[in-house]
Amino acid sequence: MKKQVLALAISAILLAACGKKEEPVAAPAAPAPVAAAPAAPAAPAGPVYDDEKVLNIYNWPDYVPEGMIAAFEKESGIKVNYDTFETNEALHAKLVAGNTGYDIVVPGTVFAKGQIEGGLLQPLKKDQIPNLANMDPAIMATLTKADPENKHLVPWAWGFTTVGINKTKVEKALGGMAMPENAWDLVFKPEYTSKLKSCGIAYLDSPTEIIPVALHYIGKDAYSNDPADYKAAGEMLAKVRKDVRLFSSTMIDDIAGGKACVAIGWSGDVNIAAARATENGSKDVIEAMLPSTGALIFFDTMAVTKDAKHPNNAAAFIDFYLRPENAALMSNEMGYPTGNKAGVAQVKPEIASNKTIFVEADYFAKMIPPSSFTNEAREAMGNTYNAFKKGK
Ligand code: N2P
Repeated sequence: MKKQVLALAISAILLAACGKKEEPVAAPAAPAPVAAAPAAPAAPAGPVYDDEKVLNIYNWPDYVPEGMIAAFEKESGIKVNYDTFETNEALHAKLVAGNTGYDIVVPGTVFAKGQIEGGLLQPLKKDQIPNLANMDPAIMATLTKADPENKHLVPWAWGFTTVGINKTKVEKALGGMAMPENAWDLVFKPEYTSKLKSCGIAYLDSPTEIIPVALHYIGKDAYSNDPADYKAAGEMLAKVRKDVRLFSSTMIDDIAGGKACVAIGWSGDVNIAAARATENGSKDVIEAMLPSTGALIFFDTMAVTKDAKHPNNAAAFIDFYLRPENAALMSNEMGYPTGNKAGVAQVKPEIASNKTIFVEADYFAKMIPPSSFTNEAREAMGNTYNAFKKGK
């Protein structure tokens, strides 16, 4: 019951936010026509495979439970080549260049909207993916902002960009200074960064990860297209540049291993870092924060490239991934919420009750819903970010 309420809240909040930001896509805040979209046509007798039993997947690092790919290979006889990329920018550049060689890619919806519009992704073979029926209609409704008819995208996972800390080390480095009310202060306010640089501050290495949270921190729209806002974000960032030790989009081991005590990172990765530190015998407390002003939600979605050579194998894998037990495994092992309603029921109680994984409705209301970036905005973000990183 509680989960149902949360799903409704997610849908209402995201759809309401859709209505107030940037160009409207189809009918804003109108869930009715899309709610039924994920329902798949009657299932075929069994999976359909391509003649060549190969599947090439391109996904984010630290996102697939151990053994899941091998289980699919064993069951299907398909050889999976699984590569990883670290930023939406890197995936986008590959897609734009074409001939990626990949069948399934996993863009964030902030980039996927433009990729669909640009013809870089092909519609899903929904009749070969009966497990689409397991998806939460509220989550699928939120995706219509990027994919108006739920034709191209299905969530791998979702989560949020936030501040991750090694609380033990941060408290020590702050000396007697109290923790700020707003956790973003730890990475953006010189009063704190000047102290925390001694134990290591790490930022994700991507303009479209850092600039939106910086904009949000200074009270601007995280998805602003206004050059004046980028300028202001750049000025704020310049003040903390000298205190940032690392730029990395795979910082799990940096946090777990002690190179960084505070990071702008992804919720699940911070949870993985916490688990890894414990496995390594550390007693330090590592936590994903829920900043008082909110964190930035992302949805990472499976999609099939326009020139995929193995589109049937891709559909078979997507259907396999959408089995409730596999969706639950992803949440249990990778620390990200699944958009798979049938899977949520199988998530371990300690994961389901972790408020930094399955966020409560109260906090969800504070979060910044995903939008999308225009080409101009991405370019402006790139310029602001590069100048920041170079320390200019
Ligand atoms: C990697 C998770 C990627 C989340 N572990 C950001 N899209």
